[in-house]
Formats: sequence, structure tokens, C-alpha cells
Amino acid sequence: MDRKQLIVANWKMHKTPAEAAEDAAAIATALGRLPDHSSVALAPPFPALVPVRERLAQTQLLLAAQNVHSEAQGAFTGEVSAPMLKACGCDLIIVGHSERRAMANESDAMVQAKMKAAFQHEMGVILCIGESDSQRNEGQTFKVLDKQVREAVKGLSVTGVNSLVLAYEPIWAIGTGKTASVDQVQEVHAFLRETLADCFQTGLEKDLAKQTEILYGGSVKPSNIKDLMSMKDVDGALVGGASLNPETFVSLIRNGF
Ligand code: G2H
Repeated sequence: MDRKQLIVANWKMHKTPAEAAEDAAAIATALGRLPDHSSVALAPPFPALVPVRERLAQTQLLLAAQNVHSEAQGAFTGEVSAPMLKACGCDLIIVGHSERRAMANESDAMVQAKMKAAFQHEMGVILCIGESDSQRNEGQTFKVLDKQVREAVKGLSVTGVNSLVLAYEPIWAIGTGKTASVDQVQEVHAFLRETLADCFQTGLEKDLAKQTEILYGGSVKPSNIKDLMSMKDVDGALVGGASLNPETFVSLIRNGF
């Protein structure tokens, strides 16, 4: 398989800088050398990025931010820009998480602008997409996902496609303990792979799009990661609650890779 495997800890609004640094060091030490073609990333809150980066030096673990503003600088109180995140040592940025789409009213257009900012500053993007409970019940899942993917990648260059990771996070499975069944996840991931390829014109772009890593997120735990990772189009996971305790997260990774 050419695609890499990636497991990402999304620590959301948890941990002080000191706690995050300590947990990052514990995770890196416990994991040691990662299997080939496998990566782990930690996404702490903004104030913990630099201390976590320091603890990840000399390790294979990647650093991710949870959000970014689309502009490089300016009068945007409370926001953080891509060049700032790059200077903190970020490798990746999570964009379009459903909690931000819901709480900060992030539109597909805003998500796209944030992605472009990340790519301009040479960081990868984990683009989150997913349908709500009511959208799934109304049979709208594929329509919703199709729109989210197409709007986000509109006008993206080959370089952009190359630095993109998709994260399918059905909103009804986030932090609820309800995980989508492996068949539901596989069906959606296969659809997303085809949809992404269909967004591009040239053969090279389509080939790159087909190699895009697609993660699953939503109540991933040590007990369900193995089954999820066994699915053909599942390349990894975006993990919230089960990433907060270092021991739990390490066992999840060991079960997953
Ligand atoms: C979904 C996920 C991490 P959890 O938000 O992005 O969180 O694993 O707690 O459902």
C-alpha cells in the first residue's frame, strides 16, 4: 500500500502547556520507533504548541494545530495565523472540525481559505467533514459530504492535494460513544476517495487524490481501532477523548498500526 497510516490526537480544549508537554514526552517515549509508513501527530491547544514541539524534538511525532485564520496578520483579535503556527513548528493544521463549523459558524468558503493559508506556509491540512444525525436519517449523507469536499478543494493545486489528509467525522459519533459501523465507514471512505479524484482534471492530480490519506474520527477507542484500520479505505484516525490519557492513546496506536 502506498498510502501512509496516520493517527492524530485532537486534545481540543484540554491540558495546560505543562501537562501537554509532559503527556507528549510520555507518548513519544512509550511509542519509540514507529512502524514504517506510519505517523502519529499531536494537536494540543495553541498555548501548548511550543512546549510540545520542544518535547517532540528528536522524535518521529508530528505537531498539529487545531485551527488557523486565513489571513497572515491583521486586526483579528483572538486569531492565530499560518505563519505563526509554522514558526511554532507545526507540521499540520486541523481545518473545518465540526465543532468549529457549529460554534464559530465556519462555512465551506472559510474552510477553503484556511486550507490555502496552511498550504502557502508549507503545512499539511487535516480537513474534517461529516454529516449530522438528521442529515444521515434523511438520506443526505453523500450529498453533504460531496459538497463539503468539492467546496474545500476548489482551485487547489497539485501541491495542495499532496499535503491534504481527509478526516471523516460523522457528527453523531463525536464524543457520543457511538461509533459508525466499519461498513458505514468503509462505504463513506470509498465514496470520498472517488469524489476527491473527481474534483481534479489531470491524471497526475487524480492519482495524487486517490493516494490521499482518509482518517476516521468519532469515538475511536483502543477497542475499535483495529477493526476500523482493517478496512481498505481507512488510513488512520482522528482521536479526541481516547487521546487524553497517554497510556490509553499509546495502546490505541499499538492496536491500530
Ligand atoms: C471527533 C473526535 C476527535 P472523539 O471530534 O476529532 O473526538 O474521539 O472524542 O469523538
